[in-house]
Amino acid sequence: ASEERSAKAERMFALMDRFLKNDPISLQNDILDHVEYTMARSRFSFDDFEAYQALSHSVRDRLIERWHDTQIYFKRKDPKRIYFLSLEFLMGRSLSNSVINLGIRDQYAEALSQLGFEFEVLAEQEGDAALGNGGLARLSACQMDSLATLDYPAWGYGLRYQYGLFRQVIMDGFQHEQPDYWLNFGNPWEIERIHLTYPVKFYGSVEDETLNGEIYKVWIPGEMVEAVAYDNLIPGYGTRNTITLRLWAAKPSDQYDMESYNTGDYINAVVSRQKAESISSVLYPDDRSYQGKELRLKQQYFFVSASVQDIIRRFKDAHSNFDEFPEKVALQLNDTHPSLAIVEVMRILVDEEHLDWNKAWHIVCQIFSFTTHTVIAEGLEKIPVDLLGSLLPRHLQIMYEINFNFVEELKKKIGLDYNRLSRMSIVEEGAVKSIRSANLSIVCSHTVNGVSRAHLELIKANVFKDFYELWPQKFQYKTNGVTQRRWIVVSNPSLSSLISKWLGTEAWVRDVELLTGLREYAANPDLQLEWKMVRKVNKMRLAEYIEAMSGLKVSLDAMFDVQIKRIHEYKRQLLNILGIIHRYDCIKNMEKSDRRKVVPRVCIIGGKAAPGYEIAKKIIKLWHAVAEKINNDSDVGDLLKLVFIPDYNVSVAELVIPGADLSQHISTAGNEASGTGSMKFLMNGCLLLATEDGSTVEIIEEIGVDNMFLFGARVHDVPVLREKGVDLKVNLQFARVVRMVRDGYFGFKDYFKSLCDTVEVGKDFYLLGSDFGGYLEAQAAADKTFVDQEKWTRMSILSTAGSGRFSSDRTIEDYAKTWGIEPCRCPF
Ligand code: GLS
Repeated sequence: ASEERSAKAERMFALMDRFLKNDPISLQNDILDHVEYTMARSRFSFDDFEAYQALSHSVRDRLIERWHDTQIYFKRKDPKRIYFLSLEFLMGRSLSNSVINLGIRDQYAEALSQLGFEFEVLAEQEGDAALGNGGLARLSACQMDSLATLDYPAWGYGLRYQYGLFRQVIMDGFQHEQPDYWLNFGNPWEIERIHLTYPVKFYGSVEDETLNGEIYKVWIPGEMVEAVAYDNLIPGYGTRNTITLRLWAAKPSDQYDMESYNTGDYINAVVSRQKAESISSVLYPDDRSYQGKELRLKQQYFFVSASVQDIIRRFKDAHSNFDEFPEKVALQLNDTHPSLAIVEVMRILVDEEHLDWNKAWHIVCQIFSFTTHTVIAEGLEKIPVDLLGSLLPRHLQIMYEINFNFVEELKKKIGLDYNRLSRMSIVEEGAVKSIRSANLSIVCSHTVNGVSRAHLELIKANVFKDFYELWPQKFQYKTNGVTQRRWIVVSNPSLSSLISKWLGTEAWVRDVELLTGLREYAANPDLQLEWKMVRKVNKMRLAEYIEAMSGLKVSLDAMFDVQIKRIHEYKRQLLNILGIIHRYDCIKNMEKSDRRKVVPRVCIIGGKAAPGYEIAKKIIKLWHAVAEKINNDSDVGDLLKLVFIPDYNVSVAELVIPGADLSQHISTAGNEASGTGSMKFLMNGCLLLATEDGSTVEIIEEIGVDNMFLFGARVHDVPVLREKGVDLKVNLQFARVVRMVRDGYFGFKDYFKSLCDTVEVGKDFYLLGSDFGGYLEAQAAADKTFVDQEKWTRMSILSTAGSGRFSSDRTIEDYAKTWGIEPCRCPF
């Protein structure tokens, strides 16, 4: 018997020692096994795409190992967990990021080269996971990377849209939208958990039920859908910790619509059952306006309900007393989109767990933290009460009760100031009675976060003034950040090596404050030379991309001037275009001999307009019309070239940002809550041309006003300037360029009329007219500096050196204090 036992123990040890090996031979074997057994291709004949897929599966195996270890460790330690709820995650590609975080990129590159493949070429095969619109969604992705790297016990929860953000196709200079069916070729980065499902209910009615003498509310649903978990594994850098981003997909439920089956209409019953899947089918492509649509509300509740059920199930696996819930659970609301989670927790605690209302409320008030990403009241979400009452009847009752209690308490504090009471109420009366999601989130959260210091000041003074006066201690800010792993190490490997060489360590990849060490070498000619070389190679890569995409050849000696972000009036891409028209006009009117003094520019723009946003679409068309004229003008030649990068997304950003000399962040002050693009450019040593808006205010503090090109009205000037308007007789330059567009100098006269109207005197809400002069001066200063390459390079090095504060690692450390969580590092 003892022999048998020791044989068994040996087998166990052998199994435990089964960790995948990372030497090039083992990696090759794994890749070939996946070619043969996962892809079902012959190992003697497979193409780049199949190689990419096999490679991804072999990386995924390694992720799974670490993920299991991490999850087992979390379970054993049972720390307080943070659950990050977001309707959008813009993950981009996973391959390069994963192998870098796993620390095995070079081993893979070697293994592949022996098989006759190039790692970089295979990485290009991957499509983007574009489950989000823009800054807010990419922020969530960066924060997941930091949560994993800093060993926090975290889960991300979101929706697995079948169609991500639309693909932008430009035809004759106009934007067209095409569906992004990103799952067409399979997705090796997710794990379908067919057994991990939760029912999600909709519609129906609420009834009373008596149990042990108590009356409880019971929701009898009219429709039921199943939420299936898809786990995406997020590896940390320099740690074994690998955390979960759990995205939910909708599937028909077995219990759904039993009635239709009973009526005998089998075919129609199956078809209508299939409609359940549409809940998670498509991402709403507008990042700033909320229209109170039923499908959107269904999406929000669907993902929130499944997530809350999952969180409570995990808690109950280890605990039986809900008093401990706040010690073990923190929930982060990424904007108001997941705010129904508050009501869902209340509903489950009261109706299903049968907790007393006050006790449940006490728990809810301790677990939620809310971050707002908006500056304007019009950007805040509202849910029509009629819609809510029909789709989620029980939730509406709970909201009314929360609101009733809140307003009663409020009256005790502020008296019967009805105007203020009605502004602060969760329920908005009016033509369309609505629920104000932001008010709900503020009332029920222990903390309300802004996304930059300037943003916090704005919300305190404007949108949330009443609440700030009531609960000043609730209001905080956590300045946004981006992960240096993706935005330097993955996207700019040569800069990354150069930084490590000069700092004498790679530790900055985890401890980004170390970048400040570059400051002392900023004027060092050797570093400057190497820095310039790296930048040149990146520009070359970008120039090749531009040529392949548009056929346009651009000069590497020109300044690459970039503005890439969603197209919005407040982001003022139109100011950029009008500035370019002015530059063109100057070149045309200048003596030929003077043209030699002009600093050549390649002006690059990219970004998507929401499909229904007419003015934004006209801005895209105007760019193309102006480009058509200028790029074909032989008087101008290489002095000025315009490039539009179509279908801007995360992987395009990874290519464009390292190749940019100058980048523009020129929103009207008071409109950009934070902005995160600027941080990525900064990390890559690109100089900023910017207004004092959002996080730029803090960037100035880190790198100094002399190391960037700043212009424009400040927040407190804006209302005055709006009132005053700009005198076009004084601002002749502005009047002239607008007139050129209006008069049809670039064609499409009628089409551009409404666009020109937006900047007419008295209507120029975003102050293009009053900021135009300052903008041209800042551009002139950039030209002047570019000629002095020593100075430019010094400023570039200082930009990277000062970017550390804008790492999402710092943001997450700030949040961790608010959430009350501690690192939990898997020791294996
Ligand atoms: C946004 C803001 O507009 C950005 O300024 C901000 O950087 C981002 C992340 O906090 O959130 N809000 C939004 O709805 N979309 C955004 O990109």
